[in-house]
Amino acid sequence: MPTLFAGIDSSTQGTKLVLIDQENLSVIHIDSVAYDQDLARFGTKNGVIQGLDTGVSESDPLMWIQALEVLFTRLGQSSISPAAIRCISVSGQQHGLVTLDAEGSLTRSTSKLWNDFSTEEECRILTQAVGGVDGMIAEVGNSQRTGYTAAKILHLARKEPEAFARTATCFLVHNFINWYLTGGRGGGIRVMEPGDTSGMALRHPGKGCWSEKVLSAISPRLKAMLPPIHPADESIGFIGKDLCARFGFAPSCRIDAGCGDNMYGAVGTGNVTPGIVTVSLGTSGTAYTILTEPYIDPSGEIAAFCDSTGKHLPLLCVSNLANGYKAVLEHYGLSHHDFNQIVCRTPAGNNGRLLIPWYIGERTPDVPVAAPFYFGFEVNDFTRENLCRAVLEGHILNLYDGFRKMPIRPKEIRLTGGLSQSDAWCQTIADVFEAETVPVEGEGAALGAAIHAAWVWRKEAGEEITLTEVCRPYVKLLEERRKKPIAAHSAVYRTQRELFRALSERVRGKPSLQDPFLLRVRILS
Ligand code: XUL
Repeated sequence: MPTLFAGIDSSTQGTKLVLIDQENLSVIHIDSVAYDQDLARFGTKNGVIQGLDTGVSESDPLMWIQALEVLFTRLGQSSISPAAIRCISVSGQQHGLVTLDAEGSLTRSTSKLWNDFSTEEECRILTQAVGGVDGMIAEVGNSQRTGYTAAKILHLARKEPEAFARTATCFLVHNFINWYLTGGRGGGIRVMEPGDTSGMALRHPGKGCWSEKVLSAISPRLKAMLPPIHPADESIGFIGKDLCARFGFAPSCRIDAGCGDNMYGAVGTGNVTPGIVTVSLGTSGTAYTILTEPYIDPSGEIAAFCDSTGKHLPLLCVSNLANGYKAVLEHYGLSHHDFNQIVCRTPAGNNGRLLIPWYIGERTPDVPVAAPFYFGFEVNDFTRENLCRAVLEGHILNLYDGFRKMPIRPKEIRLTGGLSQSDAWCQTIADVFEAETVPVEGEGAALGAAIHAAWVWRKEAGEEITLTEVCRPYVKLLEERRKKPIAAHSAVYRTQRELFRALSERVRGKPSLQDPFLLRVRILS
């Protein structure tokens, strides 16, 4: 029987399953379920329930479980034996709140996701309760954002007190899936781990303890609803008997503690030691690096998260990344390739035109009620060519503007996520960030989860092995698609970066030293 490890990535738009084989050091199985198409009865668009109020983004946690069951059923029908899987690890979209009662029923039928912007009032209440933003950063290392989980819990307590009263456990997405995998209602394990938990804005990543002040500002009952914290680099138990009977897993299959998708994106791109930067181009855009000590950004814009190995993962997240780009592809019926050809027809810097792509609320900068806006477009300028370039540059400049505060200046950036397939994205990131970019082959977070499962299992079997060693055979940089910055483009983007910043600051009422109109003139000349 081969020695296999499974990684599951339960993400906003779909669930992915990746299997790696330890004997021949290869990925032997990749399968995925897209919620909109494959589980159409849940009525989602991009994985989110339709028809909710503006700013609300929710999904049904049972949809995530059904996606897994589809993947397990298909695995059982393949030539691979599920009994050969020694350990499973789950990567989950971060921050989503799943609440269970003592028996294991959901106390709220839907989960507020990372890109839900409806809890602005709760963020304000919590921040005031600890004396302002500085007080909050001192308590939990982060400012309160609508994306994070603390405000979602307070929202439940305030708006649905009856559901809150029935709640016995507050889970994040991957903790809920772990509970299901370890037996669910028949004795599923209720634990958390430090990585994803750091994204709740309830626990200080450096002090490693819950903030009593923030907990009590939500509810005196909350502490009892938070499961114990288990180390991120250990298994939490074994797969449930019911899943063994239904899908053919071995009862000895371990369930790893799991983590958030960004922590596992780091593992899947070999970003497991300090000095490496990954940019993930998925539904959200994120950038992260490993540090041995926590990095606390005094402005709270860079998130102070923990990783999946006991270290730290300062992270930038922008919530607008793929949305504008995908909408343009759909609107004009374009493939990535068509788009690449169209953007070649306009110059870097778009002749002083700039789009701030805040189609939904933006996490960084913190603008929960945001709207996109166009600068420098004259009456005849709304052409397909100009819009394609504006969307591409706008998304990348938005990402860059947040990245300025990261505690690292990279020479190379590893790219993962769907849009890393696009050469236009890879080149423009290289030009704007003034760093080489290189896409990483494979399945990002799902691969990272499978590698982590292998690492944990081998350590628990008594082997002394580092995560770097386990990553090595599976993480492949696509060298043939490496992009170097083009000097002439970077020169234009230096001014465009200032233009983006000046516009963003002015529209948010911040003092800005630069005049956007003069910057535009500089680009035009
Ligand atoms: C990170 C964040 C997103 C989600 C996407 O803080 O909110 O990247 O993890 O799944």
